[in-house]
Amino acid sequence: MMIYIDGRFVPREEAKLSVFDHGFLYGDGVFEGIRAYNGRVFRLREHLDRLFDSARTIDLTVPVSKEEMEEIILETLRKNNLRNGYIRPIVTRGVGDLGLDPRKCPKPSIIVITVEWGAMYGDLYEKGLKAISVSVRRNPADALPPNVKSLNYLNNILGKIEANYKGGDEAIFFDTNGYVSEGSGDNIFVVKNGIVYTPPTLNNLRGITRAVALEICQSMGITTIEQNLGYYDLYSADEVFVTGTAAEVAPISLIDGRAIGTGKPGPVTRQLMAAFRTVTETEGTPIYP
Ligand code: PXG
Repeated sequence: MMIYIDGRFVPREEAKLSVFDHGFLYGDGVFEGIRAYNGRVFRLREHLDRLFDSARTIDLTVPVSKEEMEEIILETLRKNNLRNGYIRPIVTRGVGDLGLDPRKCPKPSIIVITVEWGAMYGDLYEKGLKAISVSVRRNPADALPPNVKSLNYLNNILGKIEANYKGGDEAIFFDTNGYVSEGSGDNIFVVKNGIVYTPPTLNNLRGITRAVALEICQSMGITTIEQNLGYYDLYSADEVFVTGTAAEVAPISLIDGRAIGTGKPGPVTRQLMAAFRTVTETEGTPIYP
């Protein structure tokens, strides 16, 4: 396995950063999670736009252009002979001193890791996931905006830990106002009377799979509504599903031990899962032109 670090491709064992990198010391940096299917990188432009917007928001200058970053990602996939896999570009603040002031970090680092990776949840796509609505609140937008895909994922991890202890496959976060936010690494959708609802993106990550799911719904003639949701909407839903690059489209069958709808993946979720499969298999930036 070859990993890209600051202009070089190195074997996994040699892929190391300084302990003075503020990405390590403070979670000061940004990242993306991208997938390649069938020799094509899915929605690469959208992921690069989000990476650069995350960086911009934390006043981090990515030391290469978007075009160069695209080429680095494609080249890393080629070096590893991958046609299907998961791609993790990371931009850290770089090496500084033990103070948190980013002005002490003159040079951000770029890392790209690519791995072979199939379905995240295995047989749960058939059965549905057990979700737990966790007591940990999602970071408010006026503190650390959930739109920034930062290296500081402790908020998400704390919710995941709670869900793990409570026997769940995934956490569902609420925000500090009591609105449904998202999962630990995915966006959330509710289906009620044939209409698909999802929260607006102030309190969650503007997921690229979320956007794809909304596009697919529209192309299939399913009405979509972006509106704030509460726990009433979850417990009384006909279907609930989550979307993410890692999770793809995954049905939720149980929340806090309660069955959602019939307690089995519903028809709208199933339709979306199938359509998502088709889109990912046929669209994207070719790795080997
Ligand atoms: N919300 C959050 C908080 C995320 O981290 C998504 C939604 C989905 O966004 P996309 O653009 O991928 O549709 C993410 C992305 C994991 C893991 O292990 C998941 C992400 C990132 C890192 C790890 O599940 N998800």
